[in-house]
Amino acid sequence: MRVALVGNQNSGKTSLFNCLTGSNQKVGNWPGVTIDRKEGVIKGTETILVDLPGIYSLSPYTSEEEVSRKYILEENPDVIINIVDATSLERSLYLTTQLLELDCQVILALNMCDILEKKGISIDEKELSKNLHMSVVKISALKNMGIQELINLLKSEEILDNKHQKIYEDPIEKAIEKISSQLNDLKHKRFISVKLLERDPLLKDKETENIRHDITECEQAYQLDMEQIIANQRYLYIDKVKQTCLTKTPVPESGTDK
Ligand code: BGO
Repeated sequence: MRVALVGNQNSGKTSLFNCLTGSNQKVGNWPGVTIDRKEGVIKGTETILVDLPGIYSLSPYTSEEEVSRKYILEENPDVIINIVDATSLERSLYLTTQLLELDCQVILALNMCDILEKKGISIDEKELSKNLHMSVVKISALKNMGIQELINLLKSEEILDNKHQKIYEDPIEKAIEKISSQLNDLKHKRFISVKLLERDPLLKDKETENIRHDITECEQAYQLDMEQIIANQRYLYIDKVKQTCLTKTPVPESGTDK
């Protein structure tokens, strides 16, 4: 089994990679770029863990995004562990909404849970899992908390299959469905359809006159650029999810913070 570790920079990806693999690591470069490629075997298993570069999106605008996206779409890992900084859930879930459009099992590893209480944040992980339709594990890569639960979940048959949820408004969902139906037996149809709507430069060969027409119709209806429409609707969705599972209480500043 191959598992890919995906997350924003500073989400704790390196720390989690080290917790999961111990000293069992191979380091090299990704082909054609000077970006580290780390691979290791997860402790107590035969599962290979591949550390993908830190990214905020699966658009191909940086070398890191290109490497990560190419690996996911072409190498088809069995599972993706999406590590997120639980103390800034809104920003982190932006990447999650894109990963959930893939035809792949995705586990959400909510990292930095050791400092949630100190920051006055409480996250109901069951509610989050129900809303996103994905398995969620609370961890702290720094304190080695929740790591065994994450390994047990990987070894089990209990990873939730992410259902492709309708996260956009009707006109966009209809355009996605229409494009998907024309992609025949391609894998990751929903992901590719959304990227086609975003005028993804790496998918130019799949663009058709019909798709260009659908994009223009949506842009006229919303009076916005298509990438902006999709980004706005992702954030609206994240906001709704957040309201059901996250509570924040103001914490008095400590002497050191002051
Ligand atoms: C420094 N909890 C806490 N509290 N911190 C964590 C956790 C966690 O669960 N996981 C990671 N960190 P990376 P990327 C640092 O380096 O793994 C911390 O980029 C410092 N360094 O220790 O590198 C981790 O690979 C000086 O913090 O993330 C690291 O994704 C002062 O988050 C940072 C304070 O982790 C990024 C922190 C010189």
